[in-house]
Amino acid sequence: MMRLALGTVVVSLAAASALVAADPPPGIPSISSVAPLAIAPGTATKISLVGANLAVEPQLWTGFPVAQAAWIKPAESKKPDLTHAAFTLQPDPSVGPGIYGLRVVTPGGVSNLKLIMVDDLPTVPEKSDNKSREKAQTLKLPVAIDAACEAETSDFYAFEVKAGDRLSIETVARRLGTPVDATIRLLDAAGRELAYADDDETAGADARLSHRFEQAGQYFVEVRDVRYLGSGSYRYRLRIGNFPLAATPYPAAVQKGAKATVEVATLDGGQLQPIAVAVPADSAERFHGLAVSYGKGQGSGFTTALVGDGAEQIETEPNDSPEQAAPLETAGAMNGRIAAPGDRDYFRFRAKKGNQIRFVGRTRSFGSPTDLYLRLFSGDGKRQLAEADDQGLDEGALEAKIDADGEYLLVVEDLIGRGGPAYTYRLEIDVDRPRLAVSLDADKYDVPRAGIAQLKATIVRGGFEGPVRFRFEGGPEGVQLITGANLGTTGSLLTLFVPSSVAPGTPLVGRVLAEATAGDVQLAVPAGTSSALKKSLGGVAPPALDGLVAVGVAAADVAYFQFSTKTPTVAVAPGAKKAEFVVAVDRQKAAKDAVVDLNVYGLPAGFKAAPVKIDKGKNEATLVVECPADAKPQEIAFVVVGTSTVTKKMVQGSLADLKLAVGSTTTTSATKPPAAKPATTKPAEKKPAGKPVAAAKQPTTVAVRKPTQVEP
Ligand SMILES: [Ca+2]
Ligand SMILES: [Ca+2]
Ligand SMILES: [Ca+2]
Ligand SMILES: [Ca+2]
Repeated sequence: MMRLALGTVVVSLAAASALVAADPPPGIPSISSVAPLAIAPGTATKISLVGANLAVEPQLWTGFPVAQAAWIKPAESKKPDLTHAAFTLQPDPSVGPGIYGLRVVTPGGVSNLKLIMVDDLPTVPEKSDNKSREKAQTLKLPVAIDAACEAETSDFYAFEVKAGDRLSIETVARRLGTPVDATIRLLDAAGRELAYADDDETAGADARLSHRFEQAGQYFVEVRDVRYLGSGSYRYRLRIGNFPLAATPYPAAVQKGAKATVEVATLDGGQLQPIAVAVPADSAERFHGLAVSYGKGQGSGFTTALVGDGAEQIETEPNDSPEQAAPLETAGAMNGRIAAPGDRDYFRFRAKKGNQIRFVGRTRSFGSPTDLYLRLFSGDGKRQLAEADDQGLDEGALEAKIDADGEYLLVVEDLIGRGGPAYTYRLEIDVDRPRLAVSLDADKYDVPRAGIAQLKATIVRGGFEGPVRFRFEGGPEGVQLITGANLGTTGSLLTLFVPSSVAPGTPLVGRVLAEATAGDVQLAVPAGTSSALKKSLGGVAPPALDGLVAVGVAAADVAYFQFSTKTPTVAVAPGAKKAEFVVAVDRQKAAKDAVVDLNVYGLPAGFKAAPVKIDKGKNEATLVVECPADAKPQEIAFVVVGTSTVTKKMVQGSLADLKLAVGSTTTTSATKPPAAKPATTKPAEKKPAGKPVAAAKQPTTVAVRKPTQVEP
């Protein structure tokens, strides 16, 4: 047995080494910068990316539909530059101004997320010597400048206005994930300061101001980082024009399948017509982008509304006292705003003894500055029963058990008494409904072909203790999400398996759905990724990107193991309930003492195969596949993935394209090397990228990667 297994390994190794010498598998791509920071709506723009492992047949994934997203292939040269890639990117005409996500997908995996703006203001590049008023860059308005802060200095821009002109001036930097904490000074021709802006209630560290000019003439804008920091990565977009400084929508949410009218609050005092919004009932949208302008050609402001499934109630003012409290339905959501400093919103509702009532607030996640302070009172307003402020990721949630039938009051206000048109909020209302909220540890995962990734899910449960099931929504057939080790009651370790039919370089973006049965209630919620996004994007998490999970399918992992089997087709004799097969491992030196866990993936429901270990000092293990008694004769493709921990990291390798032949007595010839078999079952590759990639052409074994042997 041992001799045969080793003999097989030698054959595979020789094949793999020959391919490795031809072309090493590409590494995981990453993006450090995107230039320019914005593209024009409906127009083809050249964008240049800098990073690592980019120029390997790259494709762009964008968070908006595109008319065109084509890689501009560099001229053939001796040494390909993997650190740069350029694309012609043209958004679909339906894509409005706003901030969107962008990733690069290659046969090496998927990159980190970067943000790009779609902007209807024309873009000009910054002139580099604009370091004083005398050398200010002259602008023709309206315009946006693609610029960067340099340390210890300011950038100056000059423009002319007519008497009575009104302008908005803003930086878009932190909102695009750059490190700039911008300040803006507006100066007259003599250098006197007319206006100053640093941070903003809804735009965070980005600076925004608006000004009406009484006198015609020349004026200046000075931009710098508030800490006087700067470098090539301190990029900002300066926008100047008569456009709305859009804050938040009101109501904050619209209901799917219903017509809604949304007002967008502005920070410049400008009044906008309410916008009619209709999100179709079958839409997968969870957020709806809104762009607003004061007139064609002046540029747009932009914000995002939430999309809800249930009824979206809207507060009725005045509701400032228990006597004025307006009725609230204890279902769906209530939308309100703290319209002025000190505004309090009283809501009256009926509840029954034993009801578990819950109000879950949303504010910051769609740009509202409100710091929700919620209190629950008895119906006469005399007895306070519960109170809640925000905690951690929570934006303000109040939960209480009702102790007697009757009327109750909910009071909503800002914790420190602030208020204004932008201070909107939304409260989800549930009665006796179990709560399930899930967040993931990352917004992207890389999986070797026919391999796995591990996802950590953090679970918040209320009112139930049963198991939570997970599935990946939006991926191709065969992608499986398997709930593994329970990390206590507050987390779960999930295994994402991507079958070998998904070719390396396939863009794969979807959502992780968490589902649970709590009594007679079925819960289903998409897992959030906002804290992972904040880590990756320097503190911002655009709401429309929350929950979108990218999976990179790579040609190969760094190979520590070479797996083989004598029986790539495992026969289950007619009427038999199980079949056995042996998997052998050849370990690389760095993993010579590794204990290898073998798991079977890809089997349909009803079939089972318990994980087995190949212990230290052993080179093979027997796997047993159990079949349901009523299984029809069929061929089922499956994969064995071997994982271990090497230098504290999970490493893996796989045996892809194995077959379970149910109702067959034909066993595969033991003399046939397994590497030869998959040539006939190789998946259709979307685009063979230049030279063949080792592991993609070698699906039964993981290519042994020896970078030192690679010749360019
Ligand atoms: Ca500059
Ligand atoms: Ca600032
Ligand atoms: Ca109010
Ligand atoms: Ca009020």
